[in-house]
Amino acid sequence: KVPGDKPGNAADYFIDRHVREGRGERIVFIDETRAITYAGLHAETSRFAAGLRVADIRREARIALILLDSIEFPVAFWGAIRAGVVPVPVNTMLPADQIGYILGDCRAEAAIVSAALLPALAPTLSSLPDLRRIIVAGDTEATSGVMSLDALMAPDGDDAPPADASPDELAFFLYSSGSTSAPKGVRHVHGSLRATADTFAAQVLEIAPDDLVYSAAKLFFAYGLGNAMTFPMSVAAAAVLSPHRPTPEHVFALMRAHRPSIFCGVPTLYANLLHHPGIGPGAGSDRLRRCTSAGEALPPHIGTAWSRITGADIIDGVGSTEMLHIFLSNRPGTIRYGTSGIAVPGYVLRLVDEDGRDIEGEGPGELWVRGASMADGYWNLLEKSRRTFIGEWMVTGDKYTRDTDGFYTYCGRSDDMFKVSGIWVSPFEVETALTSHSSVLEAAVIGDRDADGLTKPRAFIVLNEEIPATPDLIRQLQEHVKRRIGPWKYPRWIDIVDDLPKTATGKIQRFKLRAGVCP
Ligand code: 3SK
Repeated sequence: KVPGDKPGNAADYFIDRHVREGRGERIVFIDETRAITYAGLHAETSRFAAGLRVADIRREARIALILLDSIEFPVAFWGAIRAGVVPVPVNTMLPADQIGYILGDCRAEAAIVSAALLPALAPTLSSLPDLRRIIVAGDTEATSGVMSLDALMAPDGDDAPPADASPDELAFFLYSSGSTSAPKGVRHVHGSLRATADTFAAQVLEIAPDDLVYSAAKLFFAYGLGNAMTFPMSVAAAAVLSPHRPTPEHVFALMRAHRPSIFCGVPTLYANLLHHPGIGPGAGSDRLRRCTSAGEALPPHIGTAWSRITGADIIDGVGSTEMLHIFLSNRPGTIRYGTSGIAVPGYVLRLVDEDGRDIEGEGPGELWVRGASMADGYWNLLEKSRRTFIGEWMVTGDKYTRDTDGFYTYCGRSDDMFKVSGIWVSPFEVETALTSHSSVLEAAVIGDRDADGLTKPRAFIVLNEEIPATPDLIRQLQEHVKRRIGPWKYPRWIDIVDDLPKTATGKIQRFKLRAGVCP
């Protein structure tokens, strides 16, 4: 950092700048119990930062955030960033032992936990040798070894300047739920937050100061963190936060009550909402102008039905925890459902063959991406970091094709593709054909061996409620796939299951199906 440089601490850009420039009285977050302005967030994050100092949680120490979506999340996240302490948001839906693994892996010295989650986590947290402070957010009975958030917040520290930091300095970790390995700590720097706001949020979502965002994806996911926190905060807009699981009932109630202008979901949720009787114009919000989808590719029939019924298009995009947010996306006005769109301005994409050489034509090839929000690496995983972050490029592990207009279409994970009769089959293409049938809610496809040892598609499907599984239905589904995508691609076997194995961010774990593990 050079003397006279602009402040590199992200809290200055996302909070203090708005207060300095007269936007302090604008609402930034609304949760179930209260709303908070930018000036209020400045004061509360300052008191949190001062409280961390009093509690002897020093710069660069890690603090785990095990918080449901409520105003305490941004207070703790930005309070830590302001102090130069490293927040580590944790997926609150993980079992206690996995949460314990993450806290142990990043050697968190403090954890802030929602009161509702504490009883299930207390035994795990108390066994972690590096964890010196447990702070509880929300009403709770006095418990030994635990301090309340109110007690941490230093009463007279409501104007703490952000710790001096370079934009290149480590700011926070996010844990990426590997589909084949233990969760990996992805290290992000201060500058990454601004990079995603300047690219996807400004240039694709076109977020504006009067937007109100509701992200069904929670703040502990990279997708939710951008949608409902940094994106609105980049333009002094607002977000509504809900601690509940986004069931269709909750989503529609929230849409009606708060009337958000931007809604962010994932494909399975859009499918569930479309199946619910509450679906209608604006999905309940008369101000809805834009929706986003990520996490997995959006089947085209879901996008088309959503646009027709709600009147708002879904911008389907692709991101990753490693790139912090979406780098490949459809754009308003040029949406092509069934594709993942084109490179987000600010990102450069390549399709690469097995030897790391560029593919000039349509592919398929493995997608590599370059852009300013790329992570600094994985925490304590040098080999994995070297294989994933190659110079300026990040190896996504996803296979895509690219048409002559530059639109990319998802084919599957690099290691999920298989050949039938010498022709590449994308499991995703077969899954999309299956879910376009009205009986099928979800599908996952793998390559399996037939009696001749030849690879053929095998499907695992979750049926829509009240659809009986009959041999006739199986035949109908096979014919449906043959008709839609070609006779050799139809699943020779269809297994009906109650649920599909998924990562914490909702990606299907086909490797588990290949290993015969199915819930
Ligand atoms: O999975 C995705 O597509 C995604 C999008 C935005 C941010 C993070 C992720 C994992």
